[in-house]
Amino acid sequence: MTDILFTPVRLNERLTLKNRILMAPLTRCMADDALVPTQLMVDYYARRADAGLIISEATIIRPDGQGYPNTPGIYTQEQIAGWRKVTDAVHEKDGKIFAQLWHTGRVAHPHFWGGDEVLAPSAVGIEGTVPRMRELSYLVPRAATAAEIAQLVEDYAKAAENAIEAGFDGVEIHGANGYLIDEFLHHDTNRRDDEFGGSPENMVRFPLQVVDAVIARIGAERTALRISPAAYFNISPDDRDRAVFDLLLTKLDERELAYLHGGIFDDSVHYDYLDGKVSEYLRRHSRHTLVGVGGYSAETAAEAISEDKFELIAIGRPFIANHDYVVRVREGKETKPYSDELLPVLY
Ligand code: FNR
Ligand code: 8K6
Repeated sequence: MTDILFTPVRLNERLTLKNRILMAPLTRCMADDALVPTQLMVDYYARRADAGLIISEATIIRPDGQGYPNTPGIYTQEQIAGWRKVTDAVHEKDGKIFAQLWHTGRVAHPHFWGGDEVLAPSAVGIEGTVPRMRELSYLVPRAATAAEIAQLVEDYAKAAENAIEAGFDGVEIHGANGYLIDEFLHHDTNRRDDEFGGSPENMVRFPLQVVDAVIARIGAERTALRISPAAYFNISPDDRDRAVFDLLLTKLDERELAYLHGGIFDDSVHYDYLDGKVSEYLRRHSRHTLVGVGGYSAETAAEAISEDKFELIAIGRPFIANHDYVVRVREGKETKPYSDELLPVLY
C-alpha cells in the first residue's frame, strides 16, 4: 500500500533518491555554543540515513540570522568541519543530505550574537518573546538598506558554497515560515517603497536574487527552495500576497531547481486566497518536482503521490519520534507517536 514511496526518483543528472521519503527540516537546538554540530547530531542524522533525502535543521548563514538558542551555523571553519562529520556519517550509510540555509530576519535576536539591532525588509516587529528564552522580547527591526540586501544575497551564496565544502549533496533555501526571505514576500512584513517592495515584481526580487546567486555558485541540480504561500506562522495573511506568490512561481518556472517544497504544518487546511491547500496551489502554479508536507502519514502520503499531487513527501514529527521511520513503514510496523513534551529527549 505504501510501495510507491519506495520507488527511486531521479531529480536531475546529479541526484537520484533511493525512495520518496524526505526527512523534513527540523530545528532541534542541539549545536554547541559556537553553533558547531555535535556528536549527538552526527548520530541523530546517521540513524535516519534511510530517508531518500535528509534536509538538515535550519542552519544560519551568518551570526545575525540567529533567532533560537544553539541552532547550527555554516559560516565558520569549525562549523563546516562539524557538518563534515555529519555528512560523512550519512554518506557512509548510503544516505543523502541537503543543508537548509536560514536567516530568521525579524525573528532574530541580538542576544545571540551580541549586537544591538535586527535587519528585516521593513521596521515592523513581532509581538512576543524568543521560545525557550522567555525573558527575551523581540525587537522592532531596522529596514535593510540596498547595500545590506546585496550583502545578504552574497552571504546566502557563500553559505551554499560552504555547505558543498562540508559535504552536503545540495542546499534547500529556507524561504518559508515567516523568516527573512518569506518576510519580503508578504505585505504584512514588506512595506518597502524601493525596488524590493510595493509590487509583486519588487517583492519577489530579493528571493529570486538569492536563488540565482546560490544556483550560480553551486548549480541548479543542487539548489532547492522551501516557501510558504500561506502566511501561517509569525506573519499575518493579506489577500494581496497571492499575486506575489503567483509571480514568484512563474519566475521560478524559468529556472531549474532540484525541487520545490511547501512550508506548512498541516496540509489539510484550505486557504481561500490560494483556492485550496498549499500543495494544491503549488501544483497548479509550478512545473517543479514538488515535496508535500504537513500532517501526512505514510499511507496518506502514498495515496497523494499515487494521485500525482506531489512527487516526494517530507516527514517531520514522526521522523523525530522514530529514527527508524523508513524501516517501520517498509515493514508495515506501527510508528511511535510524537509529542512536544518528548522533544527534548528524542534523538
Ligand atoms: C519544524 N519545521 C521546520 N521547518 C523548516 O523549514 N525548518 C526548520 O528548521 C523547522 N524546524 C521545526 C522544528 C520542529 C520541532 C517542528 C515540529 C517543525 C517544520 C517541519 O519541517 C514540517 O513542515 C512540519 O513539522 C510539518 O510536518 P509533519 O511534522 O506534520 O510531518
Ligand atoms: C526553539 C525551537 C524553534 C523551532 C522553530 C520552528 C518550529 C517550531 C515548531 C512548533 C510548532 C508551531 C506550530 C505553528 C503552526 C501554526 C498554525 C496556525
